[in-house]
Amino acid sequence: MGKTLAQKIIENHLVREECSSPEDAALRIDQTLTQDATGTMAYLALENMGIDRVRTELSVAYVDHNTLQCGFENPDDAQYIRTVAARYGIVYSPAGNGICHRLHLEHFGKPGKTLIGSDSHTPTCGALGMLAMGAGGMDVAVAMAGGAYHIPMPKMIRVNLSGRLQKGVSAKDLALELLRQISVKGGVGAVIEWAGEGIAALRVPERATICNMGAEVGATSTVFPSDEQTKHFLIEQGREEDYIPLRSDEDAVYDREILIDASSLKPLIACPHSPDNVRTVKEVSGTPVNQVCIGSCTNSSVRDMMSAAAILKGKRVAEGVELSVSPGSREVLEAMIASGALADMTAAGARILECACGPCIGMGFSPVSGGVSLRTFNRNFEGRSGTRDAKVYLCSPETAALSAVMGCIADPSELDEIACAVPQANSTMGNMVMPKPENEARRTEILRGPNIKPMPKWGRMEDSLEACLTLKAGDNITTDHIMPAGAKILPYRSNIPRMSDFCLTVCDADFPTKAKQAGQTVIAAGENWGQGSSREHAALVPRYLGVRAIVAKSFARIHKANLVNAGILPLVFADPADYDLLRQDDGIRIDGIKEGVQSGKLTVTDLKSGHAIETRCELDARQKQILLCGGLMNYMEEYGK
Ligand code: MIC
Ligand code: SF4
Repeated sequence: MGKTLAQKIIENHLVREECSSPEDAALRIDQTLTQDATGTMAYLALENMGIDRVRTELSVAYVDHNTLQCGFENPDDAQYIRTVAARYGIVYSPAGNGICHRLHLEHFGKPGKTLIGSDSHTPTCGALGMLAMGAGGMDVAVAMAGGAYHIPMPKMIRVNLSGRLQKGVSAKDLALELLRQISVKGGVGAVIEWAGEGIAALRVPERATICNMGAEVGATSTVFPSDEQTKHFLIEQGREEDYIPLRSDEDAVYDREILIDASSLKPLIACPHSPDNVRTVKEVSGTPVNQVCIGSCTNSSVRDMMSAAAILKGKRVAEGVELSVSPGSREVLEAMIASGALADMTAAGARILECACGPCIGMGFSPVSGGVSLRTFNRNFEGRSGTRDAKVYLCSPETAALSAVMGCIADPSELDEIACAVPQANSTMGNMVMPKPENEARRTEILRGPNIKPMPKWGRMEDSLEACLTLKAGDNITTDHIMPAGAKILPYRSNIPRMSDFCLTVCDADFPTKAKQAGQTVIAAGENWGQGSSREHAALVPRYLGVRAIVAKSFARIHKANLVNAGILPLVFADPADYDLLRQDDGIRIDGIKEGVQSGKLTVTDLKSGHAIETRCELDARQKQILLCGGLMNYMEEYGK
């Protein structure tokens, strides 16, 4: 039987002796990336692993999220990451170079390799035919130390693309069409491969937009074959030697096939507050907008900027609308300067922001109260923009630029041809700091400012626990709900105690106080608990507040792994209808945990109503051990791998 592209990469990287069952894929990881908001925790974990130098082919530490430097916290974190990188042989990319995923695509991604990153949009590099996956920071640390990365053996989904994109329709619309068809949980447990005659016309940056938003359907990864487009991109980047052709076999078998006809696709838009709340732009056109943002790791390539600039050229942003532009990397910014696109944008009234995540993660540029913000980004969760009652829409750079000029949501397919020439990118390395020789590296002093607090430690898992059901939450609760980000909170990513004041406050403003009073907490949740960001803080901080178990209808992949790594029981209702039996504030008891974790069956008793609820604890053998040790750090101390 033929193999899919992802299956080939998996097979080449399988560490067979570490796979605890045919469903557990233990993968050798060639490359890792971290960003600063999750990187500090990852490197604190790495420091505990007793290695001298990273054991990957390449590890890169990017600074792109926490770049505002409103106080000592951001620079402290960056300094810590820079010195840790120098000590362990990691490439360091300081603030200003750009967003990790764009930079990794431009400078380091290679067909056929495996990459994990402490950021959920790591699959962006799947555009180059590599298996790139988001992971928790501790799992990235394990990979840097030479350990395998474990994923449940993924299902294979094939998106068969036919036809050609029409005027005013772009890769973002393809990503949104997939979200429209399969929702924010449609890709959970799967690698999505884009194939069919329609992909030949998609250039690598367009493919990257699609792979990037594969995170929004919950997929483990998204991949494109490595073909002539890949070769072309790598030649442009001065990295032709990294090219190898790679594709699925003709007779490869998929678990599911999805058809998309590019020719009939119209511009799409995700309406508040979920990326899968997709409508055609036409359906909502005329809605007044207050703000438009172009950028983020989804849509900040030279192609995206040129296309937006072509629409803005010779026009003015409508009165009362603010427009921000954040190029994805220095290379993109330089191409914009050289081509005159930047001048077209500033003349139209755009505010040019740093090459960083910026408004995507609520780092400034929050919309006005109740405002409508159109963003070329990938997430529009409630409150993520920094303004609780803002209405954020996600769309293509073309829809965004035209809407900025019109002052209301406008359909770019109604424009005459968009005169957009994409200049050749010129592969600027920026200020990338390459690893030092081993002896020199060993002499590096790791600098820790007062913002760097040690990783909290907990004991082993007890055999029974009594707790309060402090929160009963609904479906699709994101890690942005669990551990919000934004300019006020993100600077404390290296400070778990300080972060705990904000934990789950989007769901219940009093959650931190209630959890502290309860001492031990269990949370009940609906489907897809923990979707979105990979931030392991969404597990570590609840653990710090005494959260010991989450009983949910289902979990998102990365977050579930993070819960295990933090020593929190991820339990799934055997019968989803039992969710209705659990009541907020009731006492909860779970007995026989050690035996239950091994057998995968645990009973959760509501002490007030007396209901005994059956749950499943679906973990591979290694995860069971991690959980019983009380988390990954304890497991590493005990087993050392
Ligand atoms: C995001 O887009 O939500 C982030 C911020 O990049 C996160 C990582 C983080 O929370 O630090 C992600 O996507 O994993
Ligand atoms: Fe940064 Fe936004 Fe991309 Fe996350 S989604 S890496 S915050 S640009």
